[in-house]
Amino acid sequence: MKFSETLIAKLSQARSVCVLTGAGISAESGVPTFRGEEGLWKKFRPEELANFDAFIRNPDLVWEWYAYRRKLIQDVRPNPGHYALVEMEERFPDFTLVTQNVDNLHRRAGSRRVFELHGNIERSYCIECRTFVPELKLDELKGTPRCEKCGGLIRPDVVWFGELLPPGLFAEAEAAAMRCGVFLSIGTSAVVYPAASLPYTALEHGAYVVVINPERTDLSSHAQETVLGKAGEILPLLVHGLSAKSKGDV
Ligand code: BJW
Ligand code: ZN
Repeated sequence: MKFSETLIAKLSQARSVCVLTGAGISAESGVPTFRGEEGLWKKFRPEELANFDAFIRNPDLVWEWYAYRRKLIQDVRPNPGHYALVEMEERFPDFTLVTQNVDNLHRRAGSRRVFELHGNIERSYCIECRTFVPELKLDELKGTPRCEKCGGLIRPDVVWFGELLPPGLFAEAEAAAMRCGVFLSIGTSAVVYPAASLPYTALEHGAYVVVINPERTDLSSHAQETVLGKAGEILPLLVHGLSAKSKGDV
């Protein structure tokens, strides 16, 4: 077993569970992470492309990057880590899945209540009149798409550096972190704020905080437990351990 008896015990007693996911949970589906050796942004530095000024300076380049990622995401599937979280949602009466990912893989796996803090790459909107373009056709995309209503530039509906998170969403995520008994930080380097503050909020409110990641992160020295390993391997084991425990307890 890769995790402690304490974790299984805490989880089986918990009524309220909050999960924060990052790019690492989609890594086993074939979606590159942002940072680190295999990071997507070895070629593209986040600060250079994921901000509004970069978009205005060179919208074609930014769209090239997002079109490439959208295509990649359409061609991959959720992995056992995503599916294990669907099972957890069914198990706990109060379960909140907060994700920094824009890839839609949690929803495609079947998770119903997902707080997408950084938006969703499949949606787009006009920067002038704010009209949403829910299904922008990628095949037709040559250069930067323009708004059919006003001619303004269309941008991906994601949160770039220096931008506010969707109104109300972070407050809900924070409330979930405050009331949970167990908080799982999965597949995130936990360096981008305000999402990275959520596990600390949970800690301050007495939650049992667990990092699931092949590497230790900055959060590991504060969390109660770090489970070293891939989300797609650890999470199904965790759900299995929980089921075994509840059967044994009957
Ligand atoms: C596995 C695995 C496997 C691999 N299984 N695990 C100084 C201090 C504090 C804050 C700031 C500061 N200066 C500026 C800020 C604010 C800034 C910020 O936090 N910057 C820091 C980088 C310093 N934040 C913002 O600007 C946010 N807005 C904001 O604060 O608003 C208020 C404000 C308004 C006006 C002015 C100033 C402030 C917005 C942040 C938006 C982030 N957006 C992005 C892009 C989204 C769109 C897109 O996808 O293109 O979100 S950046 C990028 O990083 C993306 C991710 O969601 C986010 C987090 O990355 P994540 O998911 O953690 O990925 P990685 O790659 O870092 O980590 C992957 C992990 O997985 C690793 O640990 C691996 O080991 C692990 N792993 N395989 C499990 N199989
Ligand atoms: Zn418009």
